[in-house]
Amino acid sequence: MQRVIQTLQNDGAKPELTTVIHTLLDASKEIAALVNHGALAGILGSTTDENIQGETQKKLDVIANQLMKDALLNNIQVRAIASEEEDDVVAGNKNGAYIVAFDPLDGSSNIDINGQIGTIFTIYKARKDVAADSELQFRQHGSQQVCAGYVLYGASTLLVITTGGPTRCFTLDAKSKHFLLTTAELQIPTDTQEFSVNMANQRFWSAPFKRYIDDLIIGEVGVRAKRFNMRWNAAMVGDVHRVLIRGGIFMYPSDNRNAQQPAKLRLLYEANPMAMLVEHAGGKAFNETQRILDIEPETLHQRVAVIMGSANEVDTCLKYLK
Ligand code: FDP
Repeated sequence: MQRVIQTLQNDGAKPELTTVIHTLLDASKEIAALVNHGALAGILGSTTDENIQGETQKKLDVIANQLMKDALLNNIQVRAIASEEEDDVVAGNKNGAYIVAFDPLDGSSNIDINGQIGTIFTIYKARKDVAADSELQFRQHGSQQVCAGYVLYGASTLLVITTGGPTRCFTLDAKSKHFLLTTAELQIPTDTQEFSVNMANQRFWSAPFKRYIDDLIIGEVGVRAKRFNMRWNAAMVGDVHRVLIRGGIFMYPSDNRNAQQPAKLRLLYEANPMAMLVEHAGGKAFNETQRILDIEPETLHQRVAVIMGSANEVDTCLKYLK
């Protein structure tokens, strides 16, 4: 069975890029081992700290961040890193060719319940015209990503990745400790009858978005004339994985809970990498007005609305929002 680096090099990825991917995967295998050991590894529960987003950090958030950070900063091809758990950009090797951003542990609320969690990552070419630790390094459009992926720590540990070719899925072989190619090209069905959204937020949504969801729920007796089912894992990595495997629409729309923070998911290390994976699997990824990969980044931890998945369903949703 084919291994990751060999497959990505066949896709045209340069050796300097694949060394960075190799480093990311080594760190993710260490995280996977800790996740497998759970309480026995002493990794469950919270710390007393908060991250830059004001969220309580789980022990595993901190451990996963440190593992990723240490590994990447040791790779001479890495000029800078950014993480959900780091306030600012962290400089790496001044001659490194790439910058890496990551959410070390997505779906933190699932850690203690043995639910799906994952590591999301994105790689860009480093800018030579700005300092390694400048935020400007990461102010690049999602369409400039040279690699996007996630490792899902679920019943199996999976890697879903693209370097500009197809979105591919690898499974971690527990014996050899290698990720082996298990789906060469993920393809999201164009139509779907499954949606994913946190329904508890509906009273905070805009009227058009609420109308769209109401029409899904009414099902076969409403304008959509078909029944829809709902799934919500509370971990973007798990919800988007389902969409990549069998289609669906994943949404975290803007809402009016907090005027300072109308959206929840982060552009750099959540929305952009997932958007690239979805597009390379034939799906669509938008905020409420434009393609996610075209959004002009303004700040490192910027948040955006997310609507992604089966192409026709994303189009239908966007029609309600016009
Ligand atoms: P989490 O904060 O638990 O890490 O990253 C944000 C995120 O998870 C997504 O993975 C997930 O889709 C969403 O938040 C869950 O939001 P709700 O708390 O609204 O369910």
